[in-house]
Amino acid sequence: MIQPSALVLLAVSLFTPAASAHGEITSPPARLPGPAMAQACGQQAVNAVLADSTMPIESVPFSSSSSCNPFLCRGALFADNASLLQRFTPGQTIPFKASIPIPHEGPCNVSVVNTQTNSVVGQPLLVFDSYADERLARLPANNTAFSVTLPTDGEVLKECGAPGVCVLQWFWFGEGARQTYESCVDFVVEVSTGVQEGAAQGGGEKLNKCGRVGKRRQRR
Ligand SMILES: [Cu+2]
Repeated sequence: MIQPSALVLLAVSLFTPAASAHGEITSPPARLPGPAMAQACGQQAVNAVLADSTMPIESVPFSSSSSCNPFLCRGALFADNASLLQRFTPGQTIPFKASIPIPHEGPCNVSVVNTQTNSVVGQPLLVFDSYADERLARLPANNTAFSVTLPTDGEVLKECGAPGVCVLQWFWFGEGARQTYESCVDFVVEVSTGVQEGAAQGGGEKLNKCGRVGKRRQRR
C-alpha cells in the first residue's frame, strides 16, 4: 500500500523536471536563499528557489514588499551568504562554471555590481552578445566554463574592499523565453598594503600590462 506522503513525493518528482532547470552559476559559490531573503521577499520566494535553484526571476513568487529587489541577485542577500564570501586580489583571473540545462538564446554578461547602489562598477568583465543558443546542437564550451579577470586599478578596487558591498553578477536574458537569470558571487578585493606593496612596486607596471592583455583576450 502506498502512503499518501509517498504519492505526494512521487507527484512532485514527476512534476519537477518539466518545470525546472534553466541555468545558474555553480562555481564560485553563488548567493543562496535564506532567512534574510524570506524576511525581505517572502518565504514562498525562498521555497521556490530552494525547489529549483535554476529558476528565472520571472517565475519566482516574490512578495511585493519594497525591501525585496528581485532584479538584484534574484532577491538573495549577503546576510544569508557571508560564509560564501570570496577573497580576490587585483588582476586575479577567476574561473566560473555555469549549469544551463535549458538554454534560451540571448545576451549575457558578468559584471561587478555594487549591491548598495545597485549599479555596475566599471566595465562589464565579460560580454556575450549571444549566449545559450538552444538552436545549436551543442552549446559552445565557453558558455558553461569561462573566466573573468579583475581590474588592477580603478573603481572596483575602491568600492569592493568591504564584505557585502560587491558581487560578481552573472546576468543572462533569454530573448524568446523572456526569462532573466542572475547568480551573484560575493567578494572583496584585497589590495596588499605597506611594506609588501612598496617592495612590489618595481614589478607593478609589468603586472598591470599582463592583466590588461589577459582581459582583452578574454573578450574576443
Ligand atoms: Cu528557462
